[in-house]
Amino acid sequence: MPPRSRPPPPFRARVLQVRDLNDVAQALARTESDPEGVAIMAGKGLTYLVDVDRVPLKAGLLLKQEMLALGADAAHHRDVAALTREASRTVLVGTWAQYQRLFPKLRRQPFRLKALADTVEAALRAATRRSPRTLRLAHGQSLRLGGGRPRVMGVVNVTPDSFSDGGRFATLESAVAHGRSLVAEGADLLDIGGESTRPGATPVPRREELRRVLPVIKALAEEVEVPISIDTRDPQVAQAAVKAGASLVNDVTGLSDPRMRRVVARAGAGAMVMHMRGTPGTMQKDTIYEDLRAEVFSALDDATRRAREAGVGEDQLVVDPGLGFGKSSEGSLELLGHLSEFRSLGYPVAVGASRKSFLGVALGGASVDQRLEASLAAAVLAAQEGADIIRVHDVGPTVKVLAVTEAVRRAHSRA
Ligand code: HH2
Repeated sequence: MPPRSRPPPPFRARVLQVRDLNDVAQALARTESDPEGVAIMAGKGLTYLVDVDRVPLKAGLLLKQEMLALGADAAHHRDVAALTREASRTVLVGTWAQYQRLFPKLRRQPFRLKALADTVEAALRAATRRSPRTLRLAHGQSLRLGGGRPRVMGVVNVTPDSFSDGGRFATLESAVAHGRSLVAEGADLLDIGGESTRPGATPVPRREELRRVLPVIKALAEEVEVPISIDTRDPQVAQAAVKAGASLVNDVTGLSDPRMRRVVARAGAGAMVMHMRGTPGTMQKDTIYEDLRAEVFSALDDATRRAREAGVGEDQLVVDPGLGFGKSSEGSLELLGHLSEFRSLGYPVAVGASRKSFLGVALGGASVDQRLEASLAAAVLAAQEGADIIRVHDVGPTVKVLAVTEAVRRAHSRA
């Protein structure tokens, strides 16, 4: 009897975790495939969905045709095919390689398809960007972003009524000492605020806001190495703060006041453009959106365009979706979980989740002083989502958790 042959070993299949085209290329290269083949195949390894608003009918029809011809696709309103819809939101579904073949074709077409190709290409490049960049600030300062872990912005509230630390640092000495200790804990920049923007907070007269923040900014600007940001919605306060040594303006109204845009442009200051619906007095009265992420995205796009038109440089701007500012708890969670979408705007992304009430709700009703772990979890999630700046009250613990996310990221890109 011939010996029975052993059965062949079983196949094994592992679905790979790939976050970007670099991961795809690495995975393919492990097969020892031809390097040129790897370069070609890598572009097929990930599908990107790009949401484009208001695509006009004729452009939409051509776009769908071109995408289908490439083996990709485009979803639009059902009435586009019936030619009865003027314009439609359109979601493109394609690989990097398919988009690269699409753009030159669109650029030869009428109906504003060239502008559409430029916009989609810029969004794809911004969303997948890995290289570091420099945020330009006033006084010749700058902040390097994107090279390692997110930058940590430490909050110094010189207010009697801030939601989480109101009254604790309301004197000059206590505020300066707090700023100093946040820097010792690893803060990369300090955000000084003299007016609470918690829901329902009463506006502070300008004289009082100036009285609170200016001495603190002057003292800290002389003492600490890190850049100082002024958290204000008042252009005159921003201007005086920059004169006193602040180099970045953090405006929760997204530079909606043209005078604020002029102050930032003239000073060459950095600007954090945050999204808020309404005012702190009214913002929690209406937190219903038809499509929250799309609306916050468009508003930030408009706000940064207005800033650019006023002379603010591309390298001076940071966007922030404004968690808790006119958003329900679910809305803030949704924005936190999709932060990376805002990278398509082309600017660094900042976020503030620290101690906010939506975290208390997620914990089943935890009070402000019981939200540390939740705030740290939010910082980790924001880092995973590609946030560039994270605004927090608890700097030391945040720096530690971010050291872990950074170590994992480095191990991942080395693997
Ligand atoms: N959140 C607060 C204040 N300023 N700025 C930006 N860019 N992003 C934020 O999420 C943000 C912000 C609210 O926090 P806090 O300063 O602690 O409270 P209060 O406004 O009550 O002083």
